[in-house]
Amino acid sequence: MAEKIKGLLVAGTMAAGFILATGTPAAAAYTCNDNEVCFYDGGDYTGTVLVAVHGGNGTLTKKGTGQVLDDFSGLTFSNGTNANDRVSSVINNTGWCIDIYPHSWYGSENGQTYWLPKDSRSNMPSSLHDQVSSSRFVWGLEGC
Ligand SMILES: [Ca+2]
Repeated sequence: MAEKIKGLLVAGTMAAGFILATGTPAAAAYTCNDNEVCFYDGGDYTGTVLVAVHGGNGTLTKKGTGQVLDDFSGLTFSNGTNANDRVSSVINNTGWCIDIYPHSWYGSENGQTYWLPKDSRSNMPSSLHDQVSSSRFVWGLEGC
């Protein structure tokens, strides 16, 4: 009788471990909410994320801390790792366009500035993949 109970406990532990292991990847990707801009470390909106909201005067600020997204070297993803030169995909769930820059303080070089329309999403082009260092709202462009 003792042997039978022991065997059942082992089987139960293994089943629980299997559920945890297979459930983790599906829970990893953050679902970007309305009025948020979400910067993902992974392509196709996966991996750890930096979530931003409108901070006034056209700025994007990190949700929860209020840090302005003018220099990603001072910002972290939700898992605590530094966000500078790591972003691979972005979701813009706001009603305004955003500009995404390869340098801090909204700096760019020819052809590198990238803008994302309102309510849209994109993987970063090769010129910005793992190179994003600042971002803000932009107006005046057609469609923005
Ligand atoms: Ca990345």
